[in-house]
Amino acid sequence: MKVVYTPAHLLHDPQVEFETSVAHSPFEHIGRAERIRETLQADPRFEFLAPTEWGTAPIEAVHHPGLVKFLSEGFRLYTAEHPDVSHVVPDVFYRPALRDKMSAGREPQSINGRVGYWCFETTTPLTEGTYQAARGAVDTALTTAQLVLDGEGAAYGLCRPPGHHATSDLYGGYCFFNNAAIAAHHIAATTGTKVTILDVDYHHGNGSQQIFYDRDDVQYVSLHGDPARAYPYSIGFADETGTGRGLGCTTNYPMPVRADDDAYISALGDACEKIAAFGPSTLVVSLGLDTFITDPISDLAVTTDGMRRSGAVVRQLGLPTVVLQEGGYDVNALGRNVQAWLDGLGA
Ligand code: SP5
Ligand code: ZN
Repeated sequence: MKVVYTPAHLLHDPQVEFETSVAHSPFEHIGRAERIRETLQADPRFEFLAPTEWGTAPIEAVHHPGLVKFLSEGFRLYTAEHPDVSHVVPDVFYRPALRDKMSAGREPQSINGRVGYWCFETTTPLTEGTYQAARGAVDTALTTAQLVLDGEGAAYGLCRPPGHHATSDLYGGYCFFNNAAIAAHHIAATTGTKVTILDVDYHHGNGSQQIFYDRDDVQYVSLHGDPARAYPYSIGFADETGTGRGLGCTTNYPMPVRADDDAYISALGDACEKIAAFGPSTLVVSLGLDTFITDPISDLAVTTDGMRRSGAVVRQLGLPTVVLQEGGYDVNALGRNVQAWLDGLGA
């Protein structure tokens, strides 16, 4: 199987994460992608290649151009005013309800205000090299999609930073640009065919759901920790099924605490029936391995064998498949879990 990887991700190297009201060393760090790279490079079934450059047009087909502009210049403008800062994090969040009963707001002019306008939470610091790394992850996703469009049965993009929490207008959840959404839109728009995003990250992909919520050409199907207890807390419930033309094109499977391999595979089998009924030309998998039993920030109980079985269930769909890396924070197990999942898919 072809693997797309770029060392550009090393440019996003945060040293701190503000999470659970504590500043601690980040769960999302460069060692994650490097562990996956090392494991797959030691397996002769995987062939590595570098992404090509796609520019900003495919990003702006999915995201507000203002988000792209902010991420491209935000660190430079912020540190021009605050030279000692290495991790830009919002201190004021732009909440539309602040302007309740008033006219719609607009993007603040001050850089401090702009951070809280484009970012929705505190765990996703903008650092000096973040924009370049995020662009590299998008290029990785698009290059992987193109390999599949050009005839590969499946290909894997080692995207970092991840993407599925980024909405059309907001970044957060360790995500800046929504790699999977950009790839899915690219495939749907260039081929005129239907695409499904299957999101198996532990966390609900709120960004991917939001981006496609009113569309009938891209289906979104997600298995995740029930948002009643799990990040992002406010989205990913079973009764969210799409709106307008998109009604019925979103399907959520909120999972209970400690769901094991059999429970997970059962829900995934159901999800694959929904996908088959939709009839996509191509599948994009948001592959998070944070469903793993010893993941430090999650509470499901999927094993490495469950990862392999998951890949095998998806293989049964018989669809050209673009697999893109999302989360997974037990770094010691991360390489072998990706390898097992791709092995099940038919690496
Ligand atoms: C791509 C991806 O997996 N993003 C996940 C972002 C989750 N960020 C906040 C998680 C908060 C979990 N807190 C659990 C504390 C356990 N010690
Ligand atoms: Zn996750």
